[in-house]
Amino acid sequence: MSIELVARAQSNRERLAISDPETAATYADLLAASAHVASRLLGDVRDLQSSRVAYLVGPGVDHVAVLWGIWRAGGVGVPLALSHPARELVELIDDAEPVCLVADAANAERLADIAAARDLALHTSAALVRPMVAALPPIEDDRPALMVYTSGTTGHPKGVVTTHAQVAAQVASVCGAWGWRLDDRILHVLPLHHVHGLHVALGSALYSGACCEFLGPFDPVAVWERFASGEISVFMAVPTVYRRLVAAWEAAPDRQEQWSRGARSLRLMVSGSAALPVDLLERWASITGQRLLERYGMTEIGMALSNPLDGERRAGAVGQPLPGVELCVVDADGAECDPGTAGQIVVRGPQVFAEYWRRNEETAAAFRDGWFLTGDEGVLDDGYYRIVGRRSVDIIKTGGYKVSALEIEEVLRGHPAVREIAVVGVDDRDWGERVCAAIELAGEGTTAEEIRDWAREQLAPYKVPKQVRFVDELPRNAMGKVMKPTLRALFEDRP
Ligand code: MLC
Ligand code: AMP
Repeated sequence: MSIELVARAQSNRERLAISDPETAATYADLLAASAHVASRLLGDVRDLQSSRVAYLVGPGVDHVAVLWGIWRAGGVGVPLALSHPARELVELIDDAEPVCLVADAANAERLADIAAARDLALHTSAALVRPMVAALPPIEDDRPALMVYTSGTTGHPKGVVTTHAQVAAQVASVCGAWGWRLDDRILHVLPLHHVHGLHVALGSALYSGACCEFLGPFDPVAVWERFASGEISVFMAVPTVYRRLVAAWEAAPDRQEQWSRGARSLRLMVSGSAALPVDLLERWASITGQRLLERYGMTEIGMALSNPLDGERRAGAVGQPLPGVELCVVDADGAECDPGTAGQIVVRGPQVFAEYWRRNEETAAAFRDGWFLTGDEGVLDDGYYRIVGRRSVDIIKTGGYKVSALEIEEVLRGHPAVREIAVVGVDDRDWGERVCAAIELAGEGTTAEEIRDWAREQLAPYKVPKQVRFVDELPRNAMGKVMKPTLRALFEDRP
């Protein structure tokens, strides 16, 4: 068995691996439960042969049992997002072409019609973990392990395929750099269909023989109370979560002293997935005594840059390349930029993904001479990298989620009152960027709220435009292309 994450669990059998609001599991429990899942998924075949299995399972013991079970049966895990409406679930499932679907009891209903219409078996996680023992196939580490969907510069999410070796490289790199220990306990509040929650937070804990505690849906007061317990040693989140925690602290004068004392006792607090504003870093330090460790990563590459565990954590910077990561900043011709000169960040190394699922052209276009082109602009400044921008105006980062303006435009063009639409990301204190839409109407008789309600049925909640404005005509250049930077000004009057 060479699924490294699973193999390492053998050395920590008696240790507590997962605690969730309902139950807890040791590494031995996870090994047993995932073997049952694998056996049941296999049925009478010997190896799923890299078939995809899409799963919609809330954070907790069963989530890990299902993912490891898929791996151990020779399948590729396709995590689905709990917040996605039917249209998005269908889009991903039809793209991934899984052999079957898995859901927990709370979500099975949501997949029932989708499964039936495609003649796909729908397993509940509760049924899969029931004891059953079959011979499990050997899994070479160059086989695909996961397909995480990411939004990009096209209208449709792409499946980012990583092998077991790539997943292990992504996890091992941050485990070493951040000094993960057996006695760590991470409080986990992030979604599990993206690499931050899945590999950086959960994967690191399991790789290290540590404990991952799931708290249920993000609730700032509950997080503070867990800090106050003194039992948590590691916390990771996106800047929006830290903003929410600051707001909750400010609103609870009676609890501040205890909460701050608890937070001070953690050994590591990390921020990533979006730029950490310096004022937030400083406010957090003043409340908790913790200087957040900011790092930079991406679905396709895992984590690439990190401020140091020991040493200066520089405000507004994302540090240096993590172990095993080759990274440089290049100009438009691919030549390396001098320190102080901004260019595109490119990355190479064992943690870089294998391919975009069934998108050979996009995979080829994403690499130059073996280097992955991140699309992010960075600069090396006095020994520390900083992220200074993004090449595409059509990629928006809101509350840590990457969304494609083109995808939102394409969906909203389906609204009968919409003649033309342009979606932009506008700087926002809480969300980093907020999604805004300018619309040319085909006729009278609709409102911004009605458009948002309609969008909510088609799109994940975080993709629904926070502001909708109607315009007579979208601003276009001589080529007829919408001038998005100009359009942003239309929305910048809101704090
Ligand atoms: C929720 N909403 C969002 C949103 N999250 N809107 C914009 N951006 C978001 N990220 C919507 C809700 O649907 C709701 O809409 C309104 O905003 C208020 O919701 P809420 O209940 O207050 O939000 P909540 O559910 O608590 O979620 C906030 C959050 C969540 C910050 C906890 O967004 C989150 O978990 N973000 C983390 C995403 C993440 O893990 N990204 C990592 C990607 S990997 P309405 O209309 O009902 O009012 C990656 C690589 C790397 O980036 O480097 O790590
Ligand atoms: P995703 O594709 O969802 O994995 O998001 C990856 C993107 O998040 C990167 O390409 C960056 O644009 C952004 N990102 C991640 N971490 C940081 C950070 N610390 N600062 C700025 N941007 C970040």
